[in-house]
Amino acid sequence: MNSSDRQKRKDEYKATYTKKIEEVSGNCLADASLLKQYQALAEMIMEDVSSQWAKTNTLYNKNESKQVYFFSIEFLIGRLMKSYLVNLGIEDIVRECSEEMGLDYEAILAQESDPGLGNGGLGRLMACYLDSSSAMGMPAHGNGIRYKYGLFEQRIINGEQIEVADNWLKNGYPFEIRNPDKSVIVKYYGQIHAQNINGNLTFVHENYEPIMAIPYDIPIKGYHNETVNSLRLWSAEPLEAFDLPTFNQGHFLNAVRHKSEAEAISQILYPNDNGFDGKLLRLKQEYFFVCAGLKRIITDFKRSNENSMDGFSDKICIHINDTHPALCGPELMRVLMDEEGLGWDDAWKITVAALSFTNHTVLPEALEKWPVDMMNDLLPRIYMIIEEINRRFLLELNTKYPNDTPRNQSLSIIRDNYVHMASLSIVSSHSINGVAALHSKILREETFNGYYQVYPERFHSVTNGVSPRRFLMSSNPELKDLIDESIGTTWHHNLFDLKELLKYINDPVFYDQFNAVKLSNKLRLANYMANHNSVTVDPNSIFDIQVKRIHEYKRQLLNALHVLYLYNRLKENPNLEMAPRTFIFAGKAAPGYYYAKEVIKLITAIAELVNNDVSLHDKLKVVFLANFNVSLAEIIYPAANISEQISTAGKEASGTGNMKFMMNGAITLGTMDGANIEILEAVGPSNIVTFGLSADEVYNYQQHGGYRSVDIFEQDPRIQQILHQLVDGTLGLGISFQSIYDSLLLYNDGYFVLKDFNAYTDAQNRVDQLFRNQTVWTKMSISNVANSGIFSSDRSIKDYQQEIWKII
Ligand code: F58
Repeated sequence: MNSSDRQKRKDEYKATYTKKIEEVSGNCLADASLLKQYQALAEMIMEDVSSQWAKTNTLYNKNESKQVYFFSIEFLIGRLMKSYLVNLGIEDIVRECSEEMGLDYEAILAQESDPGLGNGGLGRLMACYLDSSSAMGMPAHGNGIRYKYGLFEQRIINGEQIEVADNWLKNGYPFEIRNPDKSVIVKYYGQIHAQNINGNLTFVHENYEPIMAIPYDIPIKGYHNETVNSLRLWSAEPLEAFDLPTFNQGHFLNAVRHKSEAEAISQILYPNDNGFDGKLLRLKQEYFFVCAGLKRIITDFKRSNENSMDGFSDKICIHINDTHPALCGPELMRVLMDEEGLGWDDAWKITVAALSFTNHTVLPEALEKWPVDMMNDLLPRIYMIIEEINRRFLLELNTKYPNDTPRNQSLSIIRDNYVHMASLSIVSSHSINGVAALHSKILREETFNGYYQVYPERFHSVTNGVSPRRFLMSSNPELKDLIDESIGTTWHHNLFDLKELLKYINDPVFYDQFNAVKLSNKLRLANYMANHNSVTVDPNSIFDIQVKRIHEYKRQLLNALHVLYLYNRLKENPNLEMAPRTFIFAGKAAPGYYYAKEVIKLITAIAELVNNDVSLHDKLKVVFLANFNVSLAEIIYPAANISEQISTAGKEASGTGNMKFMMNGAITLGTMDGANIEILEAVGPSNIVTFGLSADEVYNYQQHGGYRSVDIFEQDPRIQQILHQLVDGTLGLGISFQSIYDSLLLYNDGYFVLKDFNAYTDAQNRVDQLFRNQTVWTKMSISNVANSGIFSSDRSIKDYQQEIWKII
């Protein structure tokens, strides 16, 4: 755009925006609140996006291209306003105009609530995949639940996590469209009657409880193209808000009871990550978005396919994100048989061909299983179909392994009176994949080995990826500009082109520019910490960061114990030579996860101890940032020097924070777990610091009942000192972390914290040495950015497209 065109664009923008402000607020610009300024901009964005959205939908309605639908119980989309502006290619214009009009652009963006419709990696992955699909002009959509309350807001009070409801809809949400004309009725409970109509057995569902599912659609705009895909989130409402006869009899509360029971289904996101708690309401949620989503897809498909289901699986992929949408299998069977009149075999062929399944965890406690009675009671027809799927699967097994009853029973979808959702997902999908190479290997060789032997051709691996638009271009604008100036902009469309940066790998001028960007991002975070935590940190210290959900297997404890050890070393020798460090933590603990909450308390107690000890001469600082969410993440990743990825090997399926850090130039300090292994392959061993037991070693110990943590304790005085400090009052008068102490010693350290402690401290010493040589460090950091192309979610989506959905 030349400068006069640009000026024209800006003038137009200012005029339209001024008018819009008047429309939405009844005030002129000077008197409009920040909220109104934000709402006006949001409306303009929706107007811009909606014509492209309509065009994309018209194209899709012709049924010419294959459509992918991600079914997921979580979509952690984050704030969208900036993404829309970036993707529309007008972000700089809007920013400049806002400044010229005397408005605070960043404050306007901050008006948007951050929809926390997910717990962590799994939900965020979906958001990145939607972003990438649109960026690549690929027809892929999301289907999930519009929770009224997202993941709780975390406050830290007296060092402890306090949960506060997340009312993200309180000011309305401008980027969704409610489509009541596309509502679907979802049926729960009741009885099934088989009827013989003209020689055909049909199943009639009676006395069910109907719930209305109303879709809200959010446009997912592609980067600098014309594609706008959709994220459809379903909200539950009663068929009738009011039971009039009951009301008239004076039973006011009973008259609205049905309303709140119906609404409960989409009221709240379950706050558990990597854990399964088997609540009836959760099962209702799972069926809710599966049933509603499939019904709309089928209705739309038939409308443009002469009312026929022919070719359904050639045109539609139903991708199930972990097992929460596993009812897609039996539900699709139900619709095909009971509503479309197909026989079992034809329906099954379509179902398996349409479905694919991604697993995200191998932790046994996270694998879903529902009691048979609960499933049968709530979803009688679905349960019947699951029984039949299982009966036929067992027959197949019997043909393959005649008389091998123990093996066949162990693979049964229904066993020990539970419906096992991973088994159901595997049997009803043509593809099963893990999310990193090691994870996929563990699925094949351990977790799902029995199924792998039956269906080896179904097993795939697609390494996760993250959106470079959100996690580099938009959250680290200074680095984006520097890269653009250095290697041009082709990397915007092909992240592998970041490799071009390697030509500056020995260029001192580039080093200075690169380091200046990092420092500026560290200052931004330091500022945030000063405002939110009242802690002053040295921006030249190593920003050593671990941000993710708090979980034993992620081992924030290992990090915290090492900080305590470093503190002890400094107390012993105040002149200890070391680069100053700022250890930064953030992450939420599931509200019912006592141990994880103790770890938060421990970190904040260590922070109190360390930050108030003047004898350390500011060499060490510890900060726990409250309420880790997508917006905070976007400030954190660009500021990191060290990315802590220290899970017990074999436990973290992939990790995606590791990729976001790397893209922003942080050096990974990690175990050989999940995608860390692929980060090592991408950057080479001299640009990463790895340590600790391998997944095989952990597995072998576990096969033999673990290892003896007491032995390590007895041999290592450093460990003795820090473990005593957990319980002897060092961390505050009367404060004791007995349960943590016991887990490490009495209960044999199930996550190998003490076993890996020595290797970890060695690795941390290497980090210190490397950082103190700024040339080496800068080189490592640039290498990380340059080699991060493979971790773009665009690459992941291409892999899915080619290997799994077979879209050419
Ligand atoms: C995560 N799982 C994995 N689950 O832990 C992580 O390694 C991986 O990178 C990521 O998925 C994406 O593949 C995860 O986030 C959840 O939060 C579930 C939410 C629903 C309940 C069960 C846990």
